[in-house]
Parts: sequence; C-alpha cells; structure tokens
Amino acid sequence: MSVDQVDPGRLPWRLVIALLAVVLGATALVMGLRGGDRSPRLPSDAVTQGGIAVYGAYVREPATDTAAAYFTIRNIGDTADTVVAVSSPVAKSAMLHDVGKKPMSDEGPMDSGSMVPSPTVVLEPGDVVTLQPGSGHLMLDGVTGTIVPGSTVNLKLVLEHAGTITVKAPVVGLTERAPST
Ligand SMILES: [Cu+2]
Repeated sequence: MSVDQVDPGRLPWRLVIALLAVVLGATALVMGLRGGDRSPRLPSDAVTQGGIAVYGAYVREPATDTAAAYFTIRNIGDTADTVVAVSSPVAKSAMLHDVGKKPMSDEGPMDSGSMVPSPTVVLEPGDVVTLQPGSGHLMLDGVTGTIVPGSTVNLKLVLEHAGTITVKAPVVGLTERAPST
C-alpha cells in the first residue's frame, strides 16, 4: 500500500481546508456582488426610508421669491421606485427642473439651468440621481418663509413605494460654496 493512499472516508485536512476556502470565498463574492448597491456607505446626513436614501440636501439662498434646492437620491432597495411629488412648507409650489441634464463645465455657483420641467424620475435598484447646479434642481416657487443662511428648509419627496421622505436642507448663502457631497 502506497503512503499516498488515504482512507476514502477521511479526506486529508489540507484538502478540506482548501475546499472550505473556495466555498467561503465564492459565497463572499456572491454576497459582495449582490450587496454592492444595497448597502452602500451613505453620508451621515442620509435619510433612508423604504429602500430610498436622500442626502447632501441644501437650498441656495434666493435673491427673489424662487429658490433652488439640491440633493442626491439613491435607490438602495431592490425594487424600482418613482418620484411622484415634491413640496416644501416654505413655498407655494415646487417642481423638479433639468434633472438628468448634463452640467456645463463652466457652471458657476448659481444654477443657470434651463428650467425645463423634468420627466418623471424613475429609480431602478442601485440608481443614483444627483441634482446639482446646471444638472437639476428642485424649484421652490412663491417662497413664503424666510430662507437665510443658518436656517434649514424642509423638503418633501413623495415616492410611489417608499412614501413621503422629509429632508432638512441647510440654506447656503448666495455667494457661499456649495457643500460637497
Ligand atoms: Cu427651476
């Protein structure tokens, strides 16, 4: 009998460990791939509800009775969702403009967007939509409240599945730099 022969009922421990490593590695890989978009590291100001996360919100101090708000909305769940309404208690009306438009490279701190009403914003699982100067904003029309630096403005986003999500957006002064997200 050769010394290399083993009892078929007892696998060599090295082989067992190698097999275990392969199985664990494959499991971790699969879980990592599937969990990649579902459990992303979110900023500390993120508000999450029903698989939707909203973060990086701020309002630019208005010069008139219209103001622009910016934020990032991300689908961290596993079903598609749709933004069905937006509003704010400090404005008579609110709507999304220019969402999805490509920002110009020479865009200053003020939004020189074209104010085109956005088509319905649909978020597939893993989708991230960032509203930023030149590339989408939430327009607050007929501002009734006081929007000054140091205060915050509540923004309400209504999603078909996640429901109503309220985020507190700090007001950024007219000439201040936008917060980086
Ligand atoms: Cu606008």
